[in-house]
Amino acid sequence: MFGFLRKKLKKSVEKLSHKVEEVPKETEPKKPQKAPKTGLKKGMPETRREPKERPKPGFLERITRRELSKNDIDKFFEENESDFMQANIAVEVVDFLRQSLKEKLAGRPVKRMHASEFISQAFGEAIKEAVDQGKIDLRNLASDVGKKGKPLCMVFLGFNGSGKTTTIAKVAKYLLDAGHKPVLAAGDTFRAASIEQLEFHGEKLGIKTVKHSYGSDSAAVVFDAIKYAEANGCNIVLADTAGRMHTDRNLMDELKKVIRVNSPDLKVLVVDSLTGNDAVEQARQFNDAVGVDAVVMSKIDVNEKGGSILSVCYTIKKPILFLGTGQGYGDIEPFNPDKFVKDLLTD
Ligand SMILES: Nc1nc2c(ncn2[C@@H]2O[C@H](COP(=O)(O)OP(=O)(O)OP(=O)(O)O)[C@@H](O)[C@H]2O)c(=O)[nH]1
Ligand SMILES: [Mg+2]
Repeated sequence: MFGFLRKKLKKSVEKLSHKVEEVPKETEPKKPQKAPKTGLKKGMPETRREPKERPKPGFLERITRRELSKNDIDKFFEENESDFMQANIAVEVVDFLRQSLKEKLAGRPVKRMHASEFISQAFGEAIKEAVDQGKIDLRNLASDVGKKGKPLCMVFLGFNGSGKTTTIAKVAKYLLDAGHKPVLAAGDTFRAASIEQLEFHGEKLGIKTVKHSYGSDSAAVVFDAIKYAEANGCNIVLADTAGRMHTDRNLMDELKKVIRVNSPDLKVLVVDSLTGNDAVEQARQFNDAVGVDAVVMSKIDVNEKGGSILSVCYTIKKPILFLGTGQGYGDIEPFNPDKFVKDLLTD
């Protein structure tokens, strides 16, 4: 996973470490200078002969300790910006990393021997800050909402083919395994075979799918699913919706109606992590239209770039709930920023 981004980060750490390792000219040992005449007689105590000065770092320390300047870091980013962009890291995230690294590295003495460790740690902290946009513990949330006597309602939305229906099936399995009782809502009444696709997963997992006919009102399907859950002791409604482009006014209006009528607890945007730089625009537009609460990044298993994870959650400042890691029901991982950073920066 993320082989491309890992390589780029490794290269970046190496390049910045080299900047630390360059011995600056002024650290060449200077010729010893004669002590200035003080006019004091021989034998007088040392302390009275010369004013005390702060000890200067020795030659050895000067060549083993160095620091990066803000300028070094700016220059590094100017020279390597395209590497980050090729890994699908959006411009504003690159700017954030640049600022964050300046704060963490510029003017801090670093031992040459430990430069790459020090820089790698700073990169890790900066990436974590970008992706750590809060945490939603879904299993606990479902229990908490259940205590109020109503089911937790989650609406999954996103671009065509981003992985919404498959993600719903995986999330259903994840919740079933924790003892929850989900019900599915076939809210995609638009695309051919979408209802059967969701029903197929429901049958496999032993979960009820609430459905209407094709062309019917998606908001009404979700409404009925909530009523079904309340009447049948189910504590979670997982609602599918049709895939749509954020530019499609009619379909976006339909989505707004689903949200308005049903006031879901979580609006979950499913983003295909392979989408590249357009993922940011999708996330921004869906967020502006309906207010996204959390993100699922799908198809991580086939994604070498990985930068879209940083880009999407940093841009809309919303947490990543899960990573989709394959096509099986178990191929879903709750997102953990620490693990993500560790995976990126360790060999
Ligand atoms: N490798 C991989 N494939 C995935 C993942 N999630 C979904 N897919 C595949 O992506 C394709 C589209 O998935 P769907 O769940 O139908 O996507 P959708 O967003 O519901 O599509 P529409 O309803 O047409 O908008 C399917 O072939 C899935 O098996 C994932 O995490 N990894
Ligand atoms: Mg679908």
